[in-house]
Amino acid sequence: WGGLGHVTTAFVASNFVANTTEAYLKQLLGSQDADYMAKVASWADSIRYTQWGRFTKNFHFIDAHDSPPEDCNVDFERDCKEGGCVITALANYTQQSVDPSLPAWRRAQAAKFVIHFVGDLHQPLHNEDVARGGNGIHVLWNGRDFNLHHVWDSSITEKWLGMRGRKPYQWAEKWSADLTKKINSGIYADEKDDWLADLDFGNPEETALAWSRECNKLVCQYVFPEGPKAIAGKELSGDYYEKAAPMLEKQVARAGYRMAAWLDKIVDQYL
Ligand code: DCM
Ligand code: DCM
Ligand code: DCM
Ligand code: ZN
Ligand code: ZN
Repeated sequence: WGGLGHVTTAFVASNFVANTTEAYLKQLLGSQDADYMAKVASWADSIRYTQWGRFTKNFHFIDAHDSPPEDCNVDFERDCKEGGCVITALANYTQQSVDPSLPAWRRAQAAKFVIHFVGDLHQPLHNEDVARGGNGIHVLWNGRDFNLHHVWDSSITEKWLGMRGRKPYQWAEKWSADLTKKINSGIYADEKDDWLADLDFGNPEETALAWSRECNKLVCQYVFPEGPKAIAGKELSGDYYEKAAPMLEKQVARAGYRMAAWLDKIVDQYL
C-alpha cells in the first residue's frame, strides 16, 4: 500500500487492541499520542531504499508464480525468495518482537515491521508475481499513464474516499473511524470472527500463508479477471474501479482487525 493504506490499517488496529497492548506499544514506540501506531506504519517503506535497509526490500511481498485468471495459488517453497518474503518477514519480526534477549529498540523496530507487513500482506498485488506484482504493466487512470501496482496501492482507495491533494494522514484517520464502525456494527460485523479463524500464534508462517492465499485469490477475481494481457493500456477508473473498491476496502479493514489481534498475541506473550 501507499501511505493511505498503511496508516489506515494501523489506525483501525489501534481501535481494536486490548488496553494492555496499547499501553505496552505506546511505551515501546515512545509515543503517548493516539496515532502511536499510525505514525510508524510507513516506516518500513521509508528505509527499504536506504543502504542499511536494502535487505528488507523483498519482505513486502510474495511472488506467487501462478497463472491468473485460471489459477491463483501461493506455494511457499516455490514463491518465497531465497532472501525472504512477506511470509518469513512477518514470522521473523513477530519472533523478534517477543524476544526478551533483544533490547527495546530492536523490539520496537520489529513491531514497526509487523505493523507494516500485516498491511502489505492484504494488498492483492503483493501476493502475485506477474510483471513484478503489476509494476511492469502500464494502464490508464483518468486518462493518465500509471503502473497497475500503483493503481492498487493507492489510486483505487484514494478515489474511493474522494481524496484530494497529497495529505493522506487525515483521510486515513477519518476512513479508519468509518471502518471501525463497519466492523463493530455494520457490514463486517457478522464476518469479523471469521477473519481470525486462521490466526494461530503458534504458527506465524501458516497464519501469514493463509492470509496470503485468501488475498491472492482476489488477483484472479478482481485484478486480472480476463488475464494480465487484457488489462494493459486500459482505463481502470470506471467499471474496473467500481468492482475493485469495495473489495479493497474490506482488505484494509481485515488487515487492521487482524493486526490488532496479532499485536495482542505478541504483547500477551511478551508480558
Ligand atoms: N515511500 C516512502 N519513502 C520512500 C519510498 C517510498 O515513504 N523512500 C512510500 C511512499 C509510497 C509507498 O512507500 O506511498 C510505496 O510503497 P510500496 O512501494 O511498498 O507500495
Ligand atoms: N524512524 C527511523 N528512521 C526513519 C524514520 C523513522 O528510525 N527514517 C523511526 C523513528 C521513530 C519512528 O520511526 O522511532 C517514527 O518516526 P517518525 O516520528 O519520524 O514518524
Ligand atoms: N513489489 C511487489 N512485488 C514485486 C516487486 C515489487 O509487490 N515482485 C512492490 C513493492 C513496492 C512496489 O511493488 O510496493 C514497488 O517496488 P519497487 O520499488 O521494488 O519497484
Ligand atoms: Zn505496493
Ligand atoms: Zn511495503
